[in-house]
Amino acid sequence: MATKFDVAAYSFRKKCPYVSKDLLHWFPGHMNKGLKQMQRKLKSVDCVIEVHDARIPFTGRNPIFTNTLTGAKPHILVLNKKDLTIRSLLPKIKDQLTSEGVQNVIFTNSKDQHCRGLKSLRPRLVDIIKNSNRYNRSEELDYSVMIIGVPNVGKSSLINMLRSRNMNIKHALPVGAVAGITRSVMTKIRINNDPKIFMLDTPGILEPSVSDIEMGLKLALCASLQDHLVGEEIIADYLLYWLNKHGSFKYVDFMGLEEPCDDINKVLVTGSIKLNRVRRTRDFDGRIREVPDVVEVARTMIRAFRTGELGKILLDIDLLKRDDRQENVLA
Ligand SMILES: Nc1nc2c(ncn2[C@@H]2O[C@H](COP(=O)(O)OP(=O)(O)OP(=O)(O)O)[C@@H](O)[C@H]2O)c(=O)[nH]1
Ligand SMILES: [Mg+2]
Repeated sequence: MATKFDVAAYSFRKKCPYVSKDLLHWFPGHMNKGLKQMQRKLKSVDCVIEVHDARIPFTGRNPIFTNTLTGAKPHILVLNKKDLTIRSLLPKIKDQLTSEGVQNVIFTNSKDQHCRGLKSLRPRLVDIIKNSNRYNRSEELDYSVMIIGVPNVGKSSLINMLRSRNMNIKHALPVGAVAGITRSVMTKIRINNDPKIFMLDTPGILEPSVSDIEMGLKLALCASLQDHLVGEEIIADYLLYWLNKHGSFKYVDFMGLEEPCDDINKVLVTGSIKLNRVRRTRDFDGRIREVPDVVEVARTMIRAFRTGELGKILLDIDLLKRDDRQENVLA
């Protein structure tokens, strides 16, 4: 069982692994171009929906959005992938965001047709737009909404799901588990008929420079950066650090360990046996030898976090301003 170990019995690292900021920086040409396209299109939208990952509600939102895109129009923050985080903490997250000035927060799972947050999004959107000053667009009967956010948070999936829910039309936009699937500002996609609501998909855009290493590592763990740019072993090491720090020990069984361990090399080597991830190499004397494929094991460990196999996790749990925030770390 994952909970049989007592976190107090171990002296785990207290500090986040050090990583060069260069590894956590990703601002390719399509992001720069996309941002400019988005700024140009802003005039013709009624509302901006910012999608972010519910595992990091207080971390990694792009400040460029706040400064240039969301200030000018009504704004809804959709915290997506709620299925991967701790359900009981959602109300506290919402309260904290509200106290920080984010008025409209909705939690969604864009892979679930029956998600309550998805159901509530359309009426909420219509309400917010109706009650807003539409400036140059007051004559328009159609509603136009821009979907923005950092890469891989589920922007395209959200549009697809709304479209198939409301109009019974199957998926229109490409989605994928790696960052950077949507590369340019797309044509408008209709997601509702009465009233006509159109959504504008956009490429995920990161901050041009990393302001905080742990924030960059959290974004990497949530796949907002491409894994190979950061390094799979580095991402796995941050994951291990986080899991140990928070007494979340499902990884112990998953990696075939006897007890929690804070050394990523040992974890990956042991994991290579449990997960059967070995590489064949030829020795200097010509003999074939099997060696642990640590990069592949790191990938498997990261994937297990991303699919929820290592537990439902709120990576920002330390940023929750509540005395009782530690009570539900283990889901
Ligand atoms: N578990 C879970 N996975 C989701 C959810 N929404 C999207 N995904 C997955 O997350 C990955 C990214 O989804 P996309 O819709 O391509 O994300 P995006 O924000 O459009 O990504 P970019 O276009 O690269 O910026 C895909 O593998 C989706 O299947 C969700 O609510 N829960
Ligand atoms: Mg996309």
